[in-house]
Amino acid sequence: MAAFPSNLPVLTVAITGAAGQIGYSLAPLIAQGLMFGPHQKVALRLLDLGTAQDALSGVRMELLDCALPLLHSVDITADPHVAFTGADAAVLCGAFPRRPGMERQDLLLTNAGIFKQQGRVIRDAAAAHCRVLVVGNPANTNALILATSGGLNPAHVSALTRLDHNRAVGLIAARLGPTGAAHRQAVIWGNHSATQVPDVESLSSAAAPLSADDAAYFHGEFIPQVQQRGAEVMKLRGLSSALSAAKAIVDHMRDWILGSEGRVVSMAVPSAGNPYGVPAGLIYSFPVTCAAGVWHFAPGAVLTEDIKRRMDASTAELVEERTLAGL
Ligand code: NAX
Repeated sequence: MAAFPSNLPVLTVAITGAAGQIGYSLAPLIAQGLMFGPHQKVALRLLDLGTAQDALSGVRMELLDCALPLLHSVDITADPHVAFTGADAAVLCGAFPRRPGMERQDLLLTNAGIFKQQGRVIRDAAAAHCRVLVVGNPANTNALILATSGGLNPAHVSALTRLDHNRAVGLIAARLGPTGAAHRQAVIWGNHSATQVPDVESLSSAAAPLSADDAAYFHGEFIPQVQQRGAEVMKLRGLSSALSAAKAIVDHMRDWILGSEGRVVSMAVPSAGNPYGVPAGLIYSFPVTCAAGVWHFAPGAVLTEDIKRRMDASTAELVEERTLAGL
């Protein structure tokens, strides 16, 4: 896999669903240099539906009003060709939301249509090195459809589980404090859904053993706490996570492209060649390390029977989603 170029005078980033709440939180973070570094100029291409163009114009105005020195330009459009032509990176937040009474298969098929089309446009129009992050749900399966129907380099397509990872890191620190959390590696395995597997033990051999109380917490309550964190935020805020999602997207892309500096992070990536027995042909969240736009599976996780059983359930869900989406 080729490294991501390090000498782009201006790096073009396409954001889809950019008039939505994540887009509104994300665009300024990118334009401040938090995703690609404090010296990299960025051109933003903001894509949303035709009905959202007024809102996008407002977002563009606000971005310009921030007077950010790294912001080269902001283009808004409803045309994926305009958004993706020459893009070096793409963050795909635009997806069809689940409406009350909508069947899961209808949701998967509607989104399959969106991501099939965008995959083909990215293949035809984006830079060959374009790194793509799918955020819009169902993120793992949307990413699989995008990569497959676009015939994209699978190693250039990923889906977001970094928010789940960051939630796990926050809860570990809250429970164990800084000393107890040292050397304790958070991992998210599987699908970005309620079957995801938050895990604090498989890659934590250098950490001090957990007390009986802490072990009971991490094997019990902690797992649904991470799995249901998004639903909890939604209940309290009346809106889904946007601030923390934007921060997680920045973390994901920055670590992928600039490098994770030896740190292990969670990314949903193609499962082919993984050392953990997950079947090929899925986009599945794994522990990885990254450098210059290239990720590698982090080896050495020792999986308990409980983690394996949970990972299998997430695999089964992804296989079902793939079938329902018509792949
Ligand atoms: P919003 O509903 O605020 O925004 C979505 C935007 O996408 C809207 O402006 C809509 O017009 C646009 N859109 C819909 N179809 C489009 C298309 N075909 N082309 C371009 N734009 C299109 O949602 P927001 O809170 O911003 O969340 C965006 C997506 O991220 C949702 O699918 C959400 O479920 C998903 N999430 C995924 C997370 C993850 O960890 N993978 C976490 C956060 C978030 O919940």
